[in-house]
Amino acid sequence: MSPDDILKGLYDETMIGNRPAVLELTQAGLDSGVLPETMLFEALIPSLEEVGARFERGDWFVPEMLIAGKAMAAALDLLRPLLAQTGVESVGTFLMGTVKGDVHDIGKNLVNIMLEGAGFTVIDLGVQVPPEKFIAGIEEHNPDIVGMSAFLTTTMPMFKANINAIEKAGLRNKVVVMVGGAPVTQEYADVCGADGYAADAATAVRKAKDFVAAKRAG
Ligand code: B1M
Repeated sequence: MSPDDILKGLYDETMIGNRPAVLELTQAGLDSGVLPETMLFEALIPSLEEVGARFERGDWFVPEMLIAGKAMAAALDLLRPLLAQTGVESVGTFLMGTVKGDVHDIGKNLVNIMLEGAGFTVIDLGVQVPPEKFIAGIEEHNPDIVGMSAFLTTTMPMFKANINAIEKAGLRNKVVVMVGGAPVTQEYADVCGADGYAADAATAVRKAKDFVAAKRAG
């Protein structure tokens, strides 16, 4: 199978949520030297974007989104060790979670993988993380950065609620707060009082490194 066939197969099979085929194709891609990043950015993510577009048009429903998401997550599990390969010492600690009320985690997990690849120690609090869990995580792990993901317009206000709670707990000066997720914008991040925003995983890593460098520089 040619690399193009593999990428096309990954796009098509992710869309219909054919997890076994997606796993097989991901492995075939790795065996024939297709870069993990190529599979991710040229097949898997575009496929989920198309699923989202069909859902938005009302052509597809939640079950279709769910199985496509599961197929993508399975591929990500296979790619994870390759994307996160790093020999460098920890550059900083990143506490991450998807906000309360929101179960989307593929994007968050991808950001985590890329952060690990860049040398961050990532503590993942999972999904539906309430403010008190972010606070307990800060107290326990003393992270440089707290990252919050929200993927729904209805859960984005949790950024502000979390930041308020962190402030109330007297911890706001100890951490940089970064936010992200599909519907989030720089303007929204500014309004809710976050220190940083990134539209994608690569930008999140670059900004996180800059924040830590600035913090270390005092
Ligand atoms: Co949902 N869903 N979903 N869904 N889902 C979206 C997000 C949606 C955009 C689809 C659409 O209408 N086009 C829409 C949200 C609309 C909105 O509010 N603006 C939507 C909806 C409406 C819903 C439900 C409400 C549907 C319903 O029940 N009626 C429901 C909500 C459940 C809940 O959370 N309470 C729901 C449920 C689900 C599933 C469970 C079925 C499944 C989730 C599976 C999972 O995550 N384990 C699912 C899926 C798969 C999607 C789509 C199709 C794909 C999401 C995804 O993984 N994208 C999505 C459509 C879309 O995004 N086009 C959709 C790929 C991922 C790599 O990208 O998540 O954007 P993304 O992450 C990026 C960036 O955002 C950024 O970097 C990541 C990597 O580059 N980023 C950060 C993320 N976090 C960051 C943090 C940072 C910085 C950058 O700093 C800390």
